Amino acid sequence: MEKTFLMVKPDGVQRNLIGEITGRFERKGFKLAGAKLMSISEELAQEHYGEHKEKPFFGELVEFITSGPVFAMVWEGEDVIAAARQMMGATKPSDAAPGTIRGDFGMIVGKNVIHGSDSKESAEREISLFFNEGELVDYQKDSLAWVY
Ligand code: ABT
Ligand code: MG
Repeated sequence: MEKTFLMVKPDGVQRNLIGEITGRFERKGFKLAGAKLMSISEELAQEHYGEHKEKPFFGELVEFITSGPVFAMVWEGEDVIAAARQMMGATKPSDAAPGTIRGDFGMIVGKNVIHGSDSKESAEREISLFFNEGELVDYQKDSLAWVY
């Protein structure tokens, strides 16, 4: 099953949005495979955002993502990479559709609440950057026969 890396950014954690955001992926029907509250080191930030190294906003980006704890997650499901990007909304919150996470909660592009892998390659790279194999849990969802 496809996996993606999602992360509530420091602004989302400060704004108490961990539950709201995690709840959206649970209710959608995706499966949580791993999660942790953590601080991002300078090294990890530079590695994670390596593709933006030459951009004018790189310094601010690294400063922001290391400014406080983040909630890192791995979610699993069919086409979860693309579906999560849809649920997150456009990078720039003013372009993000209502009903998406950034459309509902984002205010500025530099603090846009959530990160999600943008391709299979990024998902693999980011999952191994943030999680050890032992931190990911492989399990089945029971049939919910007792819920009626
Ligand atoms: P991320 O999930 O953070 O990777 O965002 P997304 O993939 O939607 O957008 P990209 B293009 O990868 O942006 C990375 C981070 O850079 C910030 N940014 C981007 C700016 O601050 N100014 C800009 O002009 C652009 C294009 C937004 C993203 N993160 N944060 N925080
Ligand atoms: Mg990106």
